[in-house]
Amino acid sequence: MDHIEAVYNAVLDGNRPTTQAEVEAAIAEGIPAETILKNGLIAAMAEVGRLFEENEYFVPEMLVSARAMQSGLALLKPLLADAGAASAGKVVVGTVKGDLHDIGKNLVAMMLEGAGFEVIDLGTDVTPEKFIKAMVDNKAQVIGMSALLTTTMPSMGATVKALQEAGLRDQVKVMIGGAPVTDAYAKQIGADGYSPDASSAVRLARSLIGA
Ligand code: B1M
Repeated sequence: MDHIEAVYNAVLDGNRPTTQAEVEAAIAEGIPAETILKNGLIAAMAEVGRLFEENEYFVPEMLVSARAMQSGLALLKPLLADAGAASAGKVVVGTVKGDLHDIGKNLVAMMLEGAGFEVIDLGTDVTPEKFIKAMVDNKAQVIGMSALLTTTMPSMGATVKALQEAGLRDQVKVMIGGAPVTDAYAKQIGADGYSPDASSAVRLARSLIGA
């Protein structure tokens, strides 16, 4: 078994020490951080989702797998930083109201920071009001919202609407993402952009503020 496969299996088993040991071993072997992330950590979480759909995994199993994934992610964080990038702007990020999924949002925040953005991370379960207050307080150019549940996606539209009602819509760009989110949905709610993954989120943020 190679280290990527071992990372994949350890996340699937929710085994945090083995996930960390295997991520470290993969790094030491010279495997690129993005490969470890994509083929090990992210692939395992996709399988966790499938097993949950098949009623083979339940919430506790999802949770321990998520924790194992986060522990591996922390080790990759310094390696994913795009050292060459200049300071690019301020982005407020968060997972929307009612939604506690934060792995994808953390990954996006991490990649943005690595690309030179100043990131104000509001965490999970973020209301439209909180997004707007943080944007105003920090003079952020971008609000980035993540949602993993179809039931929480409407909160993205509610935030765009609240920005309009507050007369602030033209002062900030809004980008959205998360597994159930699409480009069509972004257009439908009046967001400025959608990105399917963390690296394209960096490109999108740069293009939105003309960096
Ligand atoms: Co939940 N969960 N979960 N869960 N969970 C999903 C999302 C689900 C699809 C599983 C399934 O049924 N197959 C399903 C949603 C169904 C739906 O809405 N259609 C689901 C459900 C139902 C639930 C609960 C309701 C279960 C229950 O209690 N009965 C519950 C809800 C809790 C709540 O939020 N209120 C729940 C709970 C949980 C845990 C707490 C156990 C745990 C989360 C732990 C945590 O995040 N700290 C969890 C997990 C781990 C998952 C799955 C298995 C994995 C999600 C993940 O981390 N993926 C997920 C199944 C799946 O997605 N296949 C599932 C890895 C991550 C790197 O990918 O988040 O997609 P992702 O992020 C990507 C892109 O989407 C993008 O970039 C990231 C990196 O490439 N991206 C952005 C994300 N945000 C972005 C923002 C951007 C740009 C790009 O700009 C700002």
